[in-house]
Amino acid sequence: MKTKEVLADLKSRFPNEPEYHQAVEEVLTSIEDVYNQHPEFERVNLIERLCMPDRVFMFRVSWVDDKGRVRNNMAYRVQHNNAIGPYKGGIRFHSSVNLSILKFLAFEQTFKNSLTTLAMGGAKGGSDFSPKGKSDMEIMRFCQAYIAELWRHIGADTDVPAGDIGVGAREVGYMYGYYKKMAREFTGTFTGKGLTFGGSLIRPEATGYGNCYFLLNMLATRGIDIRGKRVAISGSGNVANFTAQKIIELGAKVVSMSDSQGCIIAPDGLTKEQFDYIFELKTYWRGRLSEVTDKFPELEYHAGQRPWKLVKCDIAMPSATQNELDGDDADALLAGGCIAVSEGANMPSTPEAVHKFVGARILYAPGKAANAGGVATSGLEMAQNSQKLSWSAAEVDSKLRDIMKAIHEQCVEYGRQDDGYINYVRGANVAGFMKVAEAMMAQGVL
Ligand code: NDP
Ligand code: 2IT
Repeated sequence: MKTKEVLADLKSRFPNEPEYHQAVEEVLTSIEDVYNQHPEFERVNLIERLCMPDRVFMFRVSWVDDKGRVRNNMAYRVQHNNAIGPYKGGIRFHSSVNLSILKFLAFEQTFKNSLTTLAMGGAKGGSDFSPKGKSDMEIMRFCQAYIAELWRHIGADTDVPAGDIGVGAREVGYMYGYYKKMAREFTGTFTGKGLTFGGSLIRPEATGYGNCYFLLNMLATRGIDIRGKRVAISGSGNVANFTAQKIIELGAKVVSMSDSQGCIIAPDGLTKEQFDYIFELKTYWRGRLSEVTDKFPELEYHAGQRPWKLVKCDIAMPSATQNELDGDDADALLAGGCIAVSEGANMPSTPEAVHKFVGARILYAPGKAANAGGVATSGLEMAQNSQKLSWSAAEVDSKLRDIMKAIHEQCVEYGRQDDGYINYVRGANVAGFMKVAEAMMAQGVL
């Protein structure tokens, strides 16, 4: 494989898909030398088959809003690769959603799911529908209209969706309900379901908690104690909130959180009372962080800003969205003494930022390793559904810890450099790739 040629070809065949190109470039750059040690891969053009999604469903969703107007959105499901298990990955509802973003997410998901040690292929879906400001009934009608089209392409052993940005327990409930009605079956076709209808304990917490467990594994390689460390977090949704909750429980300080309109800085760390308020405000009341200083004037709110340049931290955990931390932000973090970056979001750091982190030899975990606890626990939900059993929270949490440790071990095995530095980007990409590649080789040209 010649990375430059493969990339140039993909760019000319699929122009105007920058996020997809970015994700593919990062993986190909990491795996090139390993790939080239396997001429059998090249003989069956494995790399091109792995980079292009197996198929993409793309459709219009029409629904009626509360004023009786007909509204139209574009919607998608990208089934990227099912070499090691059924297609699996979340659904994103956000105004920015387009084919490029979903193709990058489905591509990343394939390697992430491979790392989890479980049998799951990669997929992602979504729509440019924005749940912001919509009533509960509008959300329900949209979810039903989306599934009215998608239901025939998914299934417990075919393709299992879950949540992502803008899709949480409420949306999964509505989508699963409509799926069940259309398919006339009660199976584990969605994960992130409510506890009364097949959901798993700890799934809501799993991405954030898993990221903290991964971070603990990384810190242990350098004998660093997390207690008292200053942790900058971005986002204040599912992933960010449960990350912050666990960070506080571990005795470290959360010095920032953010949403799409601005960020909160807590120079001395959020108190439990302040964090609980933010958690409720964002989770149950669907409020804005700008409201937080009304109740806690001692906190700083910065409209339209991201946290990275505003506060010194030892650890950064970007947990909002892709490309939310750029090269200048990385410079600011490194100048402020940051020793570790563990990504809750998918591809939150730009290539320039990643280059700076790795160049500075800090602990840097890409999202496909650090945030894999969410989909791993989805895999545990699927296992419970198949057995028609529910495991206790302690059991799921213990399995999650073991999985994050196993992901960390794979990164160390494939990512340790001659100078001893663990390059988690290379480790995650090579480990994720090798399992999928071996399965694809065994199954022939499909
Ligand atoms: P949520 O919708 O629960 O929260 C998203 C958060 O990010 C919100 O605080 C939101 O702000 C903010 N945000 C969203 N888009 C932007 C943007 N364009 N600019 C700035 N801030 C933004 O989503 P999740 O917490 O589930 O997802 C966060 C990230 O984690 C995503 O990258 C997702 O792909 C990834 N992820 C999620 C997993 C999961 O299990 N949910 C698993 C693994 C990764 P606001 O409140 O203003 O909308
Ligand atoms: O990006 C992700 O890993 C997720 N949004 C979770 C996917 C899942 O199937 O649980």
